[in-house]
Amino acid sequence: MIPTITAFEQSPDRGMGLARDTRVRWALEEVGQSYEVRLVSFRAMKEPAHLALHPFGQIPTYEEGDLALFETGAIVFHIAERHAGLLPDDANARARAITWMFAAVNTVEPPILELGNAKLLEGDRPWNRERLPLVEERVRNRLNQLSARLGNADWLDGTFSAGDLMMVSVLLRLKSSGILGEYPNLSAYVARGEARPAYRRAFDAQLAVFKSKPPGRLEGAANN
Ligand code: GTB
Repeated sequence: MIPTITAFEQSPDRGMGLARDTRVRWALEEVGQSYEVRLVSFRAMKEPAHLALHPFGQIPTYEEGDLALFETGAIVFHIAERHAGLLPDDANARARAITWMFAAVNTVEPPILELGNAKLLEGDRPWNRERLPLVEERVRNRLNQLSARLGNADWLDGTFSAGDLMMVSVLLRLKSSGILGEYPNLSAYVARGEARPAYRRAFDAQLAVFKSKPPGRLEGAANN
Protein backbone atom coordinates (compact mmCIF):
# COMPACT_ATOMS: atom_id res chain seq x y z
CA MET A 1 0.00 0.00 0.00
CA ILE A 2 1.39 3.39 -0.95
CA PRO A 3 1.46 5.73 2.05
CA THR A 4 0.48 9.39 1.87
CA ILE A 5 2.32 12.04 3.83
CA THR A 6 1.45 15.68 4.32
CA ALA A 7 3.79 18.60 3.70
CA PHE A 8 3.62 22.39 3.61
CA GLU A 9 1.93 23.79 0.54
CA GLN A 10 4.44 26.61 0.81
CA SER A 11 7.31 25.84 3.13
CA PRO A 12 8.52 28.92 5.00
CA ASP A 13 12.10 27.72 4.53
CA ARG A 14 11.71 28.14 0.74
CA GLY A 15 12.63 24.56 -0.03
CA MET A 16 15.76 24.37 2.11
CA GLY A 17 14.60 20.97 3.35
CA LEU A 18 14.22 22.02 6.97
CA ALA A 19 10.52 21.25 7.31
CA ARG A 20 10.05 17.87 8.89
CA ASP A 21 8.46 16.12 5.95
CA THR A 22 12.03 15.89 4.56
CA ARG A 23 13.10 13.31 7.15
CA VAL A 24 10.03 11.17 6.42
CA ARG A 25 10.65 11.44 2.67
CA TRP A 26 14.28 10.48 3.35
CA ALA A 27 13.28 7.37 5.32
CA LEU A 28 10.87 6.31 2.58
CA GLU A 29 13.56 6.85 -0.06
CA GLU A 30 16.11 4.84 1.96
CA VAL A 31 13.84 1.81 2.03
CA GLY A 32 12.62 2.22 -1.54
CA GLN A 33 8.99 2.82 -0.64
CA SER A 34 7.13 5.13 -3.03
CA TYR A 35 4.75 7.60 -1.44
CA GLU A 36 2.22 10.28 -2.20
CA VAL A 37 2.15 13.77 -0.79
CA ARG A 38 -0.84 15.86 0.12
CA LEU A 39 0.07 19.51 0.43
CA VAL A 40 -1.67 21.52 3.13
CA SER A 41 -1.94 25.23 3.76
CA PHE A 42 -1.41 26.73 7.20
CA ARG A 43 -5.14 27.32 7.43
CA ALA A 44 -6.01 23.74 6.46
CA MET A 45 -3.58 22.40 9.09
CA LYS A 46 -5.78 23.91 11.82
CA GLU A 47 -9.07 22.66 10.41
CA PRO A 48 -10.93 19.58 11.69
CA ALA A 49 -9.97 17.25 8.82
CA HIS A 50 -6.26 17.72 9.46
CA LEU A 51 -6.64 17.91 13.24
CA ALA A 52 -8.20 14.44 13.10
CA LEU A 53 -4.86 13.22 11.72
CA HIS A 54 -2.60 15.48 13.77
CA PRO A 55 -3.89 16.76 17.12
CA PHE A 56 -1.41 19.64 17.09
CA GLY A 57 -2.28 20.80 13.58
CA GLN A 58 1.16 20.23 12.11
CA ILE A 59 2.91 18.45 9.28
CA PRO A 60 3.98 15.84 8.50
CA THR A 61 1.38 13.13 8.92
CA TYR A 62 1.52 9.61 7.53
CA GLU A 63 -1.44 7.60 6.29
CA GLU A 64 -1.30 3.98 5.22
CA GLY A 65 -4.66 2.27 4.83
CA ASP A 66 -6.52 2.88 8.06
CA LEU A 67 -3.36 3.75 9.98
CA ALA A 68 -2.70 7.45 10.58
CA LEU A 69 0.46 8.61 12.36
CA PHE A 70 1.99 11.91 13.39
CA GLU A 71 5.39 12.78 14.99
CA THR A 72 8.37 12.18 12.75
CA GLY A 73 10.10 9.96 15.31
CA ALA A 74 7.14 7.59 15.32
CA ILE A 75 6.69 7.77 11.55
CA VAL A 76 10.36 7.03 10.78
CA PHE A 77 10.33 4.22 13.37
CA HIS A 78 7.24 2.72 11.73
CA ILE A 79 8.89 2.85 8.30
CA ALA A 80 12.13 1.41 9.69
CA GLU A 81 10.30 -1.46 11.39
CA ARG A 82 8.37 -2.50 8.32
CA HIS A 83 11.17 -2.32 5.78
CA ALA A 84 14.74 -3.53 5.68
CA GLY A 85 17.56 -1.01 5.59
CA LEU A 86 17.12 1.40 8.49
CA LEU A 87 17.47 -0.82 11.55
CA PRO A 88 20.05 -3.57 12.10
CA ASP A 89 18.90 -7.19 12.39
CA ASP A 90 20.91 -7.82 15.56
CA ALA A 91 18.56 -7.14 18.49
CA ASN A 92 21.04 -5.15 20.58
CA ALA A 93 22.26 -3.07 17.64
CA ARG A 94 18.62 -2.42 16.74
CA ALA A 95 17.86 -1.25 20.27
CA ARG A 96 20.88 1.08 20.15
CA ALA A 97 19.80 2.55 16.80
CA ILE A 98 16.35 3.23 18.28
CA THR A 99 18.05 4.84 21.27
CA TRP A 100 19.81 7.25 18.88
CA MET A 101 16.47 8.10 17.29
CA PHE A 102 15.14 9.10 20.71
CA ALA A 103 18.35 10.93 21.54
CA ALA A 104 18.00 12.96 18.36
CA VAL A 105 14.46 14.16 19.06
CA ASN A 106 14.53 14.23 22.87
CA THR A 107 18.02 15.39 23.75
CA VAL A 108 19.67 17.08 20.77
CA GLU A 109 16.73 18.69 18.97
CA PRO A 110 15.23 20.70 21.90
CA PRO A 111 18.18 23.11 22.41
CA ILE A 112 18.51 23.52 18.64
CA LEU A 113 14.84 24.47 18.38
CA GLU A 114 15.27 26.83 21.31
CA LEU A 115 18.12 28.55 19.47
CA GLY A 116 15.92 28.95 16.40
CA ASN A 117 13.17 30.45 18.53
CA ALA A 118 15.59 32.79 20.29
CA LYS A 119 16.89 34.09 16.96
CA LEU A 120 13.77 34.15 14.82
CA LEU A 121 10.93 34.80 17.23
CA GLU A 122 12.54 36.60 20.17
CA GLY A 123 15.28 38.61 18.48
CA ASP A 124 13.59 41.94 19.23
CA ARG A 125 12.97 41.25 22.93
CA PRO A 126 15.01 43.38 25.34
CA TRP A 127 16.27 40.30 27.22
CA ASN A 128 17.37 38.47 24.08
CA ARG A 129 20.91 39.86 24.09
CA GLU A 130 21.49 38.29 27.51
CA ARG A 131 19.63 35.07 26.84
CA LEU A 132 21.00 34.16 23.41
CA PRO A 133 24.53 33.25 24.63
CA LEU A 134 22.96 30.94 27.23
CA VAL A 135 20.90 29.19 24.60
CA GLU A 136 23.95 28.89 22.33
CA GLU A 137 25.91 27.41 25.22
CA ARG A 138 23.26 24.72 25.71
CA VAL A 139 23.53 23.81 22.02
CA ARG A 140 27.34 23.67 22.24
CA ASN A 141 27.14 21.46 25.32
CA ARG A 142 25.14 18.90 23.39
CA LEU A 143 27.34 19.15 20.31
CA ASN A 144 30.49 18.74 22.41
CA GLN A 145 29.07 15.52 23.80
CA LEU A 146 27.81 14.24 20.48
CA SER A 147 31.07 15.12 18.75
CA ALA A 148 33.06 13.27 21.43
CA ARG A 149 30.90 10.18 20.99
CA LEU A 150 31.01 10.19 17.19
CA GLY A 151 34.77 10.68 17.09
CA ASN A 152 36.14 9.61 13.72
CA ALA A 153 33.34 7.18 12.96
CA ASP A 154 31.15 7.59 9.90
CA TRP A 155 27.91 6.84 11.77
CA LEU A 156 26.83 6.76 15.38
CA ASP A 157 26.80 2.99 15.83
CA GLY A 158 28.31 0.98 13.00
CA THR A 159 26.32 1.16 9.80
CA PHE A 160 23.93 3.95 8.83
CA SER A 161 20.59 3.60 10.63
CA ALA A 162 17.37 5.41 11.38
CA GLY A 163 19.27 6.86 14.37
CA ASP A 164 21.65 8.63 11.98
CA LEU A 165 18.79 9.69 9.73
CA MET A 166 17.10 11.43 12.66
CA MET A 167 20.32 12.88 14.08
CA VAL A 168 21.48 14.31 10.75
CA SER A 169 18.01 15.75 10.17
CA VAL A 170 18.13 17.48 13.55
CA LEU A 171 21.66 18.84 13.04
CA LEU A 172 20.78 20.23 9.61
CA ARG A 173 18.78 22.93 11.37
CA LEU A 174 22.09 24.33 12.68
CA LYS A 175 23.86 24.74 9.37
CA SER A 176 22.97 28.39 8.88
CA SER A 177 23.94 29.29 12.47
CA GLY A 178 27.64 28.61 11.94
CA ILE A 179 27.77 26.56 15.15
CA LEU A 180 27.88 23.24 13.32
CA GLY A 181 31.03 24.44 11.53
CA GLU A 182 32.81 24.55 14.89
CA TYR A 183 32.66 20.74 14.91
CA PRO A 184 34.49 19.30 11.88
CA ASN A 185 33.46 15.72 12.61
CA LEU A 186 29.78 16.66 13.00
CA SER A 187 29.90 18.79 9.84
CA ALA A 188 31.38 15.84 7.95
CA TYR A 189 28.73 13.55 9.49
CA VAL A 190 25.92 15.81 8.27
CA ALA A 191 27.58 16.08 4.85
CA ARG A 192 27.72 12.26 4.65
CA GLY A 193 24.00 12.13 5.36
CA GLU A 194 23.25 14.82 2.77
CA ALA A 195 25.34 12.96 0.19
CA ARG A 196 23.24 9.82 0.41
CA PRO A 197 21.24 9.35 -2.79
CA ALA A 198 18.06 8.80 -0.77
CA TYR A 199 18.53 12.14 1.00
CA ARG A 200 19.14 13.89 -2.34
CA ARG A 201 15.92 12.46 -3.76
CA ALA A 202 13.99 13.53 -0.65
CA PHE A 203 15.50 17.02 -0.74
CA ASP A 204 14.81 17.45 -4.46
CA ALA A 205 11.21 16.31 -4.03
CA GLN A 206 10.47 18.89 -1.34
CA LEU A 207 12.30 21.59 -3.32
CA ALA A 208 10.18 20.78 -6.36
CA VAL A 209 7.08 21.59 -4.29
CA PHE A 210 8.43 25.02 -3.44
CA LYS A 211 9.46 25.72 -7.03
CA SER A 212 6.06 24.72 -8.34
CA LYS A 213 4.37 27.43 -6.30
CA PRO A 214 4.15 30.95 -7.69
CA PRO A 215 6.09 33.46 -5.59
CA GLY A 216 3.83 35.16 -3.15
CA ARG A 217 3.52 36.01 0.47
CA LEU A 218 4.71 33.07 2.53
CA GLU A 219 2.62 32.37 5.55
CA GLY A 220 4.40 32.39 8.88
CA ALA A 221 5.03 29.30 10.95
CA ALA A 222 5.96 28.55 14.47
CA ASN A 223 9.66 27.73 14.38
CA ASN A 224 9.27 24.31 15.87
N1 GTB B 1 7.53 17.00 16.90
C1 GTB B 1 6.85 17.13 15.63
C2 GTB B 1 7.42 16.12 14.63
O1 GTB B 1 8.62 15.76 14.76
O2 GTB B 1 6.69 15.66 13.74
C3 GTB B 1 7.00 18.57 15.13
C4 GTB B 1 6.24 18.81 13.86
C5 GTB B 1 6.40 20.26 13.43
O3 GTB B 1 7.01 21.08 14.15
N2 GTB B 1 5.86 20.60 12.27
C6 GTB B 1 5.98 21.96 11.78
C7 GTB B 1 4.61 22.56 11.59
O4 GTB B 1 3.71 21.93 11.12
C8 GTB B 1 6.69 21.94 10.42
S1 GTB B 1 8.36 21.43 10.57
N3 GTB B 1 4.47 23.85 11.97
C9 GTB B 1 3.25 24.57 11.79
C10 GTB B 1 2.56 24.85 13.07
O5 GTB B 1 2.97 24.36 14.13
O6 GTB B 1 1.55 25.57 12.99
C11 GTB B 1 9.05 22.81 11.55
C12 GTB B 1 9.65 23.86 10.70
C13 GTB B 1 8.96 25.01 10.43
C14 GTB B 1 9.58 26.01 9.69
C15 GTB B 1 10.88 25.83 9.24
N4 GTB B 1 11.51 26.85 8.49
O7 GTB B 1 10.90 27.79 8.03
O8 GTB B 1 12.74 26.79 8.31
C16 GTB B 1 11.54 24.68 9.50
C17 GTB B 1 10.93 23.68 10.25
